[in-house]
Amino acid sequence: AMDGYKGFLGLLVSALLVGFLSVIFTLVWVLHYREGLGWDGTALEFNWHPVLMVTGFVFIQGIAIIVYRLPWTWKCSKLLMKSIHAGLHTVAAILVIISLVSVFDFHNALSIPNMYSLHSWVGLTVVILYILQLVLGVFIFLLPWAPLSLRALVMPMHVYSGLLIFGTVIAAVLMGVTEKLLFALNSSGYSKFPPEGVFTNTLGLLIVVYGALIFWIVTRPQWQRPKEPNS
Ligand code: ASC
Repeated sequence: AMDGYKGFLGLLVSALLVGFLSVIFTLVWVLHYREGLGWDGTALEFNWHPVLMVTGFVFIQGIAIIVYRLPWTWKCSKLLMKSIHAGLHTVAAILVIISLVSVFDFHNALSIPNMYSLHSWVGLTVVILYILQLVLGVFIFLLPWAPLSLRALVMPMHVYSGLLIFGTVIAAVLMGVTEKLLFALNSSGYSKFPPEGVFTNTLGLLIVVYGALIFWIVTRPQWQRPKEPNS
C-alpha cells in the first residue's frame, strides 16, 4: 500500500508540474511572443482566450477530475469532496465563459466571422457539454434529492462523459494552437522553425502529457476512493 502511495504522489506531482508549466508557457506565449493582455477589442483581448482556456479548461478541469483519488482525502466526507469537485469545475466553467467572451468580442470588433473553423465547432460543442455535465452532476449527485437508483444509473455515464469532454478539450486546444500559429506566423514563417513555433509546439506537447497523466491517475483502480456502504 505504501508503494502504491509513493507511486501516486510521484505521478500527482508530475501532473501538477506539467499542468502548471502549461499555464506558464501559455502566459509566456502571449506576453513575450504575442502582444500581451488587455480588454480593448484588439489582439490583447483575444490573448485572454488561450490563457483562460489552458488555465480553466485544461489545468483546473484536470485537477477537478482527480480530487477523489487523493488518499489523504479519503477520510473527508463524501459531500465535502463532491463540493470541491463541483466547485473546481465551476471555477473552470467561469474562466471558460470569460475566455469565449474574449474571442467573440475580438472577432466582432474586427468584423472577423464567428464559428467557421473546426476548432470553434469542437470547442463550443465541448463547452456546452461541459456546462450540461456540471448542471446534471450538481442536481443528480451533489444535491440530496436524487434517489440512489438514479445516481447508480447515471454514474457510469458521468464518468464516461467527463473523460470524453476532457479529451476533446485537449483536442480543441491543440487545434486552436495550430490555427493561431498558422495565422500569426503565416505558413511559410511557421515552416522555418521560428522560436515562437518551436516554443508553442512544446506547449501543445505539455498539454498532451498533462492529459495523459490525469487519464492514467484517474483510471488506476487502486487509487479509487474506497466506496462507503449505502452511497
Ligand atoms: C453518488 C455518490 C456515489 C454515487 C453512487 C452511484 O451520489 O456519492 O458514490 O452517486 O451512489 O453509483
